[in-house]
Formats: sequence, C-alpha cells, structure tokens
Amino acid sequence: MATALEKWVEEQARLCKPDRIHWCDGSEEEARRLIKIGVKEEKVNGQAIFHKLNHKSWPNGYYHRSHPTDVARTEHLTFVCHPDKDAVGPNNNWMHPDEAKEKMRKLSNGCMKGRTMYVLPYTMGHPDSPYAKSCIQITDISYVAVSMRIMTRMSRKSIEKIGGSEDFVKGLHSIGDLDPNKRFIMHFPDEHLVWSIGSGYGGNALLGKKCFSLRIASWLGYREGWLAEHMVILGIEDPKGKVTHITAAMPSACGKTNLAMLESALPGYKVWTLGDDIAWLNVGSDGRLWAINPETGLFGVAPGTSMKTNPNMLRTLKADKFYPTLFTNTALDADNNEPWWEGLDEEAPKNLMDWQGKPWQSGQDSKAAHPNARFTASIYNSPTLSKEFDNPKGVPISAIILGGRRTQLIPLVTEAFNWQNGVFLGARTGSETTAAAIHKEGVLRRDPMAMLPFCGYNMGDYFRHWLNIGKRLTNPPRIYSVNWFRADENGRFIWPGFGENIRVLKWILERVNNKVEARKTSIGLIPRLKDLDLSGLNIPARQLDKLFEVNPEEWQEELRDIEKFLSQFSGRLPKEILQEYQALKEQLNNNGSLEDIEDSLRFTDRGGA
Ligand code: OXD
Ligand code: MN
Repeated sequence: MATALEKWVEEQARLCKPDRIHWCDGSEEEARRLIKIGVKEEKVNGQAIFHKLNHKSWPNGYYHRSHPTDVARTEHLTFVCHPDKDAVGPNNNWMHPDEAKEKMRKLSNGCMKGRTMYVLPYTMGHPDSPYAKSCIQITDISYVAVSMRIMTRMSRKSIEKIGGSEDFVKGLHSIGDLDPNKRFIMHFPDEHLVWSIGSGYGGNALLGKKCFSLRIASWLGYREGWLAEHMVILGIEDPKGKVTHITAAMPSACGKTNLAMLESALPGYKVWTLGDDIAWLNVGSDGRLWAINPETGLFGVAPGTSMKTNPNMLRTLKADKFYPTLFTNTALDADNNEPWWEGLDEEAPKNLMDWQGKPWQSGQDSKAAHPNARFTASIYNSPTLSKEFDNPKGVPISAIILGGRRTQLIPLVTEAFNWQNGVFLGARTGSETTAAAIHKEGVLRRDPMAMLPFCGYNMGDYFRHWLNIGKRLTNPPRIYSVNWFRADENGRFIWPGFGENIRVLKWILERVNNKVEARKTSIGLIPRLKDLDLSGLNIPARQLDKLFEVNPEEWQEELRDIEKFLSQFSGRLPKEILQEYQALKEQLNNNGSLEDIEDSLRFTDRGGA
C-alpha cells in the first residue's frame, strides 16, 4: 500500500503533470548527472541552466543566470496562510488557506508539462539530532535540486525515517513561467507545507531554507517551546584554546557570512564556523541555550567577497571537496571562463559579460554582477568548519548578538542589562535595507532580531515567546547589539570591520567571562575604551567617540519610530516590552549621556588592552 508520502507525491504529480518523476538520492553521482542535464538539455527561457566554469581556478564551479525579474526574495508575494489572521500578525502578508490553495491549484495545473519533477528527500538538522526534521521538496528545475543537495542533508534515509507517517515537511515548488504576476510563496503552517511558484531564487525556491527553517519552524518553535532564528553560529577560540560559542542575527546582506568565517586580525584568536544563516535554539536540561544549524550550505552574497574581506569564503569557494559550488548572477570573465563580481579584485577583467550576459565595460553605470549575486557552497568545504558541526546536540551559547546596518546613531557594541532588556534591544533594532529582497535599498526599517521577513507568526507573540524562553534559562546568554556600519560626516565607515570585528568579539568574551567592567549608558552597557583591544588600529579619538556616542537629541526620532513600529502589535505586545520602552525614553530624556561624557573624559588611553 502506498505511504502517505507516496500518495502526496502522486497527488502533486496529478496536478503539475510533469513528463517524468525522479526521486533523488542526494548522491554526488546524481548531482553530476543533474548538472550534466542542466548544462546540455534542460532549459529555461531557451537558456541552459548551468554553465561549467574553469575548474582549474574554480574546482567544481558552475554558473547559473536567473531570469532578470527573479533575483531576490519577493516579500510582497510571500504569504502566511492560516485561518486566524491575528495569529499571523501585521508582520506577514496574510491569505486564508482556502483562497490560497485555490489560487495555487489554478497556477500549478499542468505547470510541469514537458519538465521533470524532482522529488528531494532531505533532513534539516543532523539526522541523529532530536531537533531534526524530515522533509520532502518537489521541484521542476535541476538548479534547485542541486542547490538543495548543497544546502541540506539530502538522502533516501529521510524517506525511511518518514516511513508511513503523515508527519513530514512538504514543499511544492515550480518555476512556472517566471511571470512575476504569477509568482507566490505560500506558507501553510498547520500543514507544514510550503507552496511556491514562479521563482527559482534561493529564498523563494529552496524551501528548506527561509520558508521552512524560519517561517514555519518559528511557528512550530512557538508552539513547542524553542526558537528558529536568522542567526549565524560560531565558536571563538581564545589564545588559551578555550572555545566559546555565540550566535548573531543580522539582516540579509549585512555581513553574517563574513562574521561566521572571520579571519581574526588579533593573533591567538580563531573563529570556527557552524552556520551562516539559521539557528534553531533549544533550552537544554542544563538551563543553557543550545544551538544547531539545520543547514549544510552557505548561500552568500558574492559582491564584496574577497581575500581581504572574507578569505575563508574564497578558500571554501575554491575547495575541491564537496561537489558542486554554484555561482548565480555574478559577472563572467569570458577570456578565463571565471566568475567575477565587484569587490573580488581591484580591476575588472577586460572581456567581461554582466549578470545578464551583456558585454560590460569598466566605468559603466550599472554593476557587472547583480548586487544580490550569490554563491552556493557546502559548509564542509570551509577550512574553518567547527568540529562540533555534526554534533547532534549542537553547541551551548554564551552570547547572542542582534545587529543591524545603521550609518548613524547605533554604537559599535552595546550589552543589554539583562535578558528582558535584550529582548527589547532586539525588538527595537532597525537596519537599512539591502539588495537581498526586492525593495528600495538604504531605507531604514525596523527588523527585530533580523526576523521581520521570516517570523511566521505575530511578532507581538514572538517577543513574548523570547521572554518566556528567558524564564526557562537558568544560565542565559548575554545579549548584545553590534553595528559595524556607523559612518563619519563624509559618509565613510568609521570601523574597519571584517577581520577587525574580532576586537568586539574579544570584548564580548571578556564580558561573558566577567573579566572586564563596562560603562552604563541609557541604552545599555558600552565598553570602556581601555578594555577594547585597539592595538595596531589607527582610529582618531574623535571618531572613536563617535562610534560610541549616545546623543539623546538624535534618539528622539528613533524613539518615535520604535513606538510607531511597536504600536502595530499593540493588542499582543508584552507589557515588559512597553516597560522597557518607557524606561529607555525616561533614561534618555532625564540623564541623557552624562555617564558617557564622564567616561570618555576619564579614559584617555586609546591603546587598548
Ligand atoms: C538569505 C537572505 O538569503 O537572508 O540568507 O536573504
Ligand atoms: Mn539570511
């Protein structure tokens, strides 16, 4: 008798009407076959799916160009479909599940005619982890099938694990006809189902990633008592060899991958990578917070990635281990058959094709690589992979960083006074928008815990859930905000960033281990400059002050904006968050930054520890 899984696949095949069905096994041999098909036979819009790159310089590298309208996540076409609109909240687009299903059924009818239906069995999380989830995705494009092999643990074992059960995560994906008017990414949390049509882009099409591991998983976590977060996980080794694990949430394209693979500018410190995008967090029996990365791949923004900004990522991209590595919408050096993007080298190659395949000249207005051009590479290729990566239990977390991209106002690093204050710190975080989603770039929007586009339920409930998790932690991680992006009056970043960010991580480790004091300001605890290791850096004192400045006048507009944002959730906003907001307002309006001024006068030693 057919299992629930087989029946579900048959049902989708009856609707989508593919020419063929292929059940994938996730093997390297199969990936090689799919790539071959994508190079030679399979086409979208008359264009081959994959192009083989120069394997001498980029071993296992393949190039993919997407449809020009399909280059980023489409938040406005992304819906959470549940009968209770309030539970979904104002942070999501809502549609009733019946309406959504009808719409999707019409769009999907016959959408795979002439194509192959690939059935992908995979697990999010290590299969032996109690937190792992068994999943099935259907897709009709080899690019997605191969990407999912990189990003997840894809294997027939997942089918065995599901067995006869109905309890598995379902994803139905078709690129459809790539018409943006017929593009939808629908989430049905009660059924653990994601249904996506009309896009082949990562976050819209690799359904184990944002759609399941964040939107639906956050919903599951809310009900089951855990957190699904948009966070990197890393281990920081100090000169004595002690490794401390932390997580960090930052909005898309704000340097999470660079942080996860950071090459330390300080001797003796080393960063070990466990994940660059998603963390599932559980309260352990020891009262600590434990993290696993459900993914196995790195889907990072290519522009700006270089031997200077992220050497470990380039080493990963050039590794000849896990097959394959994909480059999407970068430019192409036609002479050398290599991928290229702005920021990779100082000079662009002479004979360059842009991300749409048109000849491109240096000095041209448009970019050669799309600003959201991506690479997809296995984390197993990373030279900094933590030896804990495959530990089914995960790693215990000592600090959580909640960051954003702010050219003004927000200090380099701030420690929350306690968990509750930290939840508020996360709730009030804003960030300037980037090219990772289709919208105007550089506009400030509130992005709590970097989860605004990914929290699958009402954010008011989400803040309460964070507070409740805190109550169960007898040994909670400390919570920090960081901002690498504060700029001077000429718009130049003050902080050098990248490998130098280890200096901030070092301070965080010292705080976590109670080795240094901090100075109190209205918005949180800030480093005493003498405790921040600035050795070898040459930042003028005036600029350093600017990095940590808390100016109550400048905060007035911020306060209004925070209030406006939070008021959307009024009926469901925890009173603790309101209390924190009131306390911040009073602090800023009463005693302002007096303590700051005293401190910056007292600490004239800029040399660091
Ligand atoms: C991503 C994103 O792709 O956040 O990770 O957009
Ligand atoms: Mn992300």
